[in-house]
Amino acid sequence: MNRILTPQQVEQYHEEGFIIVQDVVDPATLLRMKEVLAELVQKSRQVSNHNDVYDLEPGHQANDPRVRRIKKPHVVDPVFKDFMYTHKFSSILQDLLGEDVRLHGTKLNLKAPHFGSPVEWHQDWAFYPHSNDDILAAGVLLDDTTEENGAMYVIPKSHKGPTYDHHGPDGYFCGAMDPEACGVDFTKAVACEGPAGSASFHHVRTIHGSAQNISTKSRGLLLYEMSAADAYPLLAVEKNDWQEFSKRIICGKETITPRTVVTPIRMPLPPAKNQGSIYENQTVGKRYFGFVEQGGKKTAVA
Ligand SMILES: O=C(O)CCC(=O)C(=O)O
Repeated sequence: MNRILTPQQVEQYHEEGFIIVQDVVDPATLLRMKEVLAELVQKSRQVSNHNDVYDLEPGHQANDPRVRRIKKPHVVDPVFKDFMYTHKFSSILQDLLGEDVRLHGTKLNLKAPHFGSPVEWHQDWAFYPHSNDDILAAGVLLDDTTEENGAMYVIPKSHKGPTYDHHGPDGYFCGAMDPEACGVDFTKAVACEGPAGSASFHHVRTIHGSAQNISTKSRGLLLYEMSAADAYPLLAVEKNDWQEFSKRIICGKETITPRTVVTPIRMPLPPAKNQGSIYENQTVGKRYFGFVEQGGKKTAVA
């Protein structure tokens, strides 16, 4: 039963591997999210290294704070947690994933004016394979977003294709595809643009990435990774993790009967050498979105 999306939107998601929906966040919540984010960026002045909350841009300094990611925003402030349970958002998740939905993870990627880092082409499926692929990432646009300020790009229909190699030349998982070896036609990329408060929903196997923000406008993208409750992670749920896993049901009910569907799977193993930051892991391979100068340091950014 569709609650919010039209049958055409649901079909587009399944056919193309993504949709963009406007007015997913109400104006008061959007305002509060932006206030909290601004406070978090201010507080980052006290931090000089990546930690459990912040992933920092290379040029970050107390007098010039540069944050590229807030890790797990739903545990950092209730505004990001409460939003997951709002009627409109959770109903869209049910339209796309079915009645029973579990949170996989959240992150808030910031692209500040002029230096916001690119993210290299990848498929989320390469990071977290499950017993079935009814999994998506919802990207809430905190700012009006266009190609100019670093909109995320998706490759339509790529969720129906292979799972690409996301390992670096050293054989370790690096979280990025080799843009030359993979043979994907990146000219087919579509930008997930929209006014603030919109959200994109992309399938876990859809290839996506984004360029540096070269504009004067910031770009905040609040990502919620959600799965059907019967999709079980192949990087196992340990017995001790059960309570936490079980608490992540957003709507519907828990199940201990995984649904298995044959899909192309590659394990993200051996694990990335630097667990702290996808941005640093992605630097080991060939780049599509390129290099920038940050804080006097030439850094391959992702
Ligand atoms: O921030 C972006 O533009 C892309 C985000 C993304 O794909 C990721 O963090 O996995």
